[in-house]
Amino acid sequence: MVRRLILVLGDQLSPDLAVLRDGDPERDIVVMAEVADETGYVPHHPKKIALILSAMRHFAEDLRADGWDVRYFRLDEDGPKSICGALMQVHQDVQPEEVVAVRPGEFRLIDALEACPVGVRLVEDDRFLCPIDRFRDWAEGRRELRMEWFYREMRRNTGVLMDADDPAGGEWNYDKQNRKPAQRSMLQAKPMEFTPDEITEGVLAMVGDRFGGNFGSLAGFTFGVTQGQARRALSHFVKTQLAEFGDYQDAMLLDEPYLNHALISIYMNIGLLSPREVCEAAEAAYRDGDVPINSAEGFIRQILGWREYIRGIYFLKGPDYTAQNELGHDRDLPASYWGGETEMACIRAAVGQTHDLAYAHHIQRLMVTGNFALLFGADPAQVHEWYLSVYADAFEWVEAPNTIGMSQWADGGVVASKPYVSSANYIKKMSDYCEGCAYKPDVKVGEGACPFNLLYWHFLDRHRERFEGNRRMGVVYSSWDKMDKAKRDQILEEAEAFIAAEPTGYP
Ligand code: FAD
Ligand code: DLZ
Ligand code: SF4
Repeated sequence: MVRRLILVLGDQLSPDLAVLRDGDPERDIVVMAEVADETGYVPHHPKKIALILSAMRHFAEDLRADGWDVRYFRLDEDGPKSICGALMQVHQDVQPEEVVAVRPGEFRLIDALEACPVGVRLVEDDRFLCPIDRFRDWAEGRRELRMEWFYREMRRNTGVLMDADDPAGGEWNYDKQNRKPAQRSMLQAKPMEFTPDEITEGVLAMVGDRFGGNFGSLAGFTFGVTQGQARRALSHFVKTQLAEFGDYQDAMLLDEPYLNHALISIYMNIGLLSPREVCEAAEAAYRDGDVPINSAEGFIRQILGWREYIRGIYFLKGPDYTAQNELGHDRDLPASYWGGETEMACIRAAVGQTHDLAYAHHIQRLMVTGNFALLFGADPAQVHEWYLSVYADAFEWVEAPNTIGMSQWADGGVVASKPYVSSANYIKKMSDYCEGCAYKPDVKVGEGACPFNLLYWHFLDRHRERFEGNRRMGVVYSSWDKMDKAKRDQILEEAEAFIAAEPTGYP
């Protein structure tokens, strides 16, 4: 008699997943399924699909080695099309007493499991450092949900980077010391790469056949696909890249996609690394005197602060969050996001590496592609679908608040107190992209003017009513008003012409 069917999803590959912890290999059966509904709800980058399916197959092998009976459905065996379909098939075979799963990280799949005729008992995902209910309590009654206050509370609650009641080093946040511009001399390290084994090779061949038409290259797949590999990647990052993480976290350089970034979200988001162990590794390096406080704190803040906060926002705001469009933007996404030709060197660099690697670091996502989509007035739903498709670490709980909220200000300021928009100045300062560009970052209008310069003012002008009262934006409106009227008109005219001429949609 089978007691339980235990569902394990493609982003739940943690040996200590609540349902496995409470399970019994003698009486329970694990169900894992590669299904068309999950591989096709957006046109995922082929490397993202390969990462998830290969990691799923490796995880199933590990579970079997630990004595579990795993019913695994492979995409190339033309089995069920949905997760519910897979559960129904096994359910019919073995007639278990109950079916359990950890609550998925996307409302679409939660709804599908809740509607599944086998009756799935959902349990909370306790792999995060802040339970959803605790986030709700924190958010209750607050006028503004600012990450920084949440983060300090998380430091106190977890004791991470604390000396008794005080923050280690004396400050909560060392961002003032961070944000150095890019320098070629800083390039010594990059994330650890792994050679695909037989299982991964099999997945790569299948993904190439089935998803070769999706945006993104499958060539040069070097992601880790097991917990052991993910842990080696973490320790490599801590030893070789963390020390200068703080200094260079906002830097961007042509043909240097990683700089001091960890490439670690791909492992955390599918469960191969826990956020706690990642924070502990960074803290230990600081306590041992191997990395400075600005780097350790800056990195830990991203995980203990931002990652947990973003997840809290997703579940607090509910399923309608992804449809928000506070600024009423409705243009199709520029074709350059899908690899269409562009003369903008920064967009070419960020999209090009996204195509090749299914990766771009935070500042490329926020201040290059995100910034341009917002200034251009792209429909946030399309921007959301793009980010959810093209990055190997993209799952809706983490991608949506970053895109809809932080990047596109489509939630009306829940995540970001002011929109993340900038002219070419920022990209020029933080990268070397402008050096080889057809446009000129210092030209504000006329021949060679950088589109960021034109669109920046166009954005501020078209949303004046909404933003001029924002205390952090008043000064930019004053500079705009001080500009000669003829120049302002010319900027707006050229911005309109740029928008009208920019190719959009899938090329
Ligand atoms: P590093 O900079 O080396 O490490 C920092 C770690 O902190 C990351 O691994 C990540 O787990 C965490 N982190 C940092 N910032 C955030 C954040 N804002 N939200 C959540 N976690 C954060 N991150 C995702 O994991 N999945 C996404 O789909 C995703 N979509 C994004 C979309 C947009 C528009 C923006 C602006 C950001 C998005 N991010 C997303 C956040 C961030 O860009 C990535 O976490 C980061 O680039 C991952 O690379 P890394 O591991 O090398 O990061
Ligand atoms: C993203 C993804 C993909 C591409 N494929 C599968 C799959 O075949 N089987 C599976 O169980 N999970 C997959 N996933 C991850 C799910 O989409 C993910 O669990 C939900 O988006 C919730 O975060
Ligand atoms: Fe990007 Fe403008 Fe710099 Fe060109 S000049 S790289 S378009 S910011």
